[in-house]
Amino acid sequence: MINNKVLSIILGGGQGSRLYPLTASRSKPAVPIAGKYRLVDIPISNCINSDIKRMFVLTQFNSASLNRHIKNTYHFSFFSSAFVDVLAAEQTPGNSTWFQGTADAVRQSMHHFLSHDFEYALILSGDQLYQMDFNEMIDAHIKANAKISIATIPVNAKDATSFGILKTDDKNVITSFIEKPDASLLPDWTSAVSPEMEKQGKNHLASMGIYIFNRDLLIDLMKNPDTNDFGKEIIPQSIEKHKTLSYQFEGYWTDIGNIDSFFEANLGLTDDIPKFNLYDKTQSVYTRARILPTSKISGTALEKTVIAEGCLIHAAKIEKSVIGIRSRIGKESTVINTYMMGNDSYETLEEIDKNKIKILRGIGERCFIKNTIIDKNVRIGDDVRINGGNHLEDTETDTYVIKEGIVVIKKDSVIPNGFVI
Ligand code: ADQ
Ligand code: ADP
Repeated sequence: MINNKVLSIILGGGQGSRLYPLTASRSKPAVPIAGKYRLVDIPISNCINSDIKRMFVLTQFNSASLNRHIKNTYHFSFFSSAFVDVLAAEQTPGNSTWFQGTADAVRQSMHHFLSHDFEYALILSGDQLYQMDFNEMIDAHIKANAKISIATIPVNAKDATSFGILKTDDKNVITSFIEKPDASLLPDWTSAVSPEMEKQGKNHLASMGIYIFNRDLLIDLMKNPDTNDFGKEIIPQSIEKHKTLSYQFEGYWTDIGNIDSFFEANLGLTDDIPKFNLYDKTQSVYTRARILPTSKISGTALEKTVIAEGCLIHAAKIEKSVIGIRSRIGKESTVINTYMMGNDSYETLEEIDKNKIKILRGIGERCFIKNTIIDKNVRIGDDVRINGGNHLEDTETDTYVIKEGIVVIKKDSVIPNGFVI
């Protein structure tokens, strides 16, 4: 089986500053998405669904929640060679620095990979939402006798400046590549795309940051200590020397590397027909089985809302929102356009009865919450009004950050009764 020849390397994130404050106390792969998953579950699930079961997750710092999540989620049979290992940037006698970029992260971890038998390294980004069968890409790579393959997707001119853009010959071999081109260069960087993509104005071919490298070539390329990044250095320098195939994908794919795109991707799950399909049993997304009770909802008008397990909800109205595990929302509250991540545990009845806790975890009574991301274990009191939107300026306080109109309440924060944002 070909997948036995593939080793998957998931790039779990640099400093994660674009997702701050969600990455303030956890590494990027551990950021909770869609009410019950973590970012890293997406590439891992794509690998498992493609029968690729040897995975390394490279991360800049080792967070307890990432290790716990991986350890508690991905159990493979004792007799299987499958594993998911987290490799954090480590100081060794020969190297005292953190990963300097994506290629440097791979370079510094090469000794871990090389102790495994593999012919193809599949390098994946850790902050993208998509469902893809990697086998088709690997087959295309082998058939074309390529040394490198890059998954590519048509994008419009507005998005093209944030990606690696490329051109191919008629056999899909990449002939030129430019990382994040200036808008003025784009007219020279169009490609022939399908009529459907043409209609949507997506006539630039972008790298999805998903690569296959033949083992020997990767070893060679990693010997050059001056190249720290795949998009900026390795790929542009390789295409003329090594046959590099473009594997074109036209399904749903989105980069969720910043607060705005992260928010949109989560709320997108509330669409009538979400572009990212969590209900497709052939492309399941795996996560930790927590054995939580069902959610209990009382007196709430629900509109386009996704609710995870174990919630206790008395709100008046919830609209276009994703409500995460163990969330609690009090009476007469309204929640609109909001991603609430949920709680790590419940407060005991004894704690609540004895009034030891002044403000419970979750949202209190008579609150109005809109355009907000609420990180885990937040305590929002009664009569709180958080009205996110473009009228708000970017700012940061002890308990929240506002980025592009989206209010992000920091993990474990307490928002007092009557507070207004
Ligand atoms: P970017 O996404 O801008 O472009 P980058 O920020 O390097 O590239 O991130 C790629 C992936 O690697 C992300 O998942 C990121 O979290 C992770 N990563 C970054 N630095 C890392 C580090 N030091 N250690 C571990 N992981 C790290 C890239 C390509 C473009 C392509 C887009 C598609 O360079 O050509 O178009 O991806 O999203
Ligand atoms: P979830 O995936 O449900 O969000 P986490 O892995 O973040 O859960 O754990 C939830 C909480 O439970 C953590 O914040 C931590 O306090 C506690 N916890 C879970 N597992 C352990 C463990 N093995 N050791 C210590 N605390 C743990």
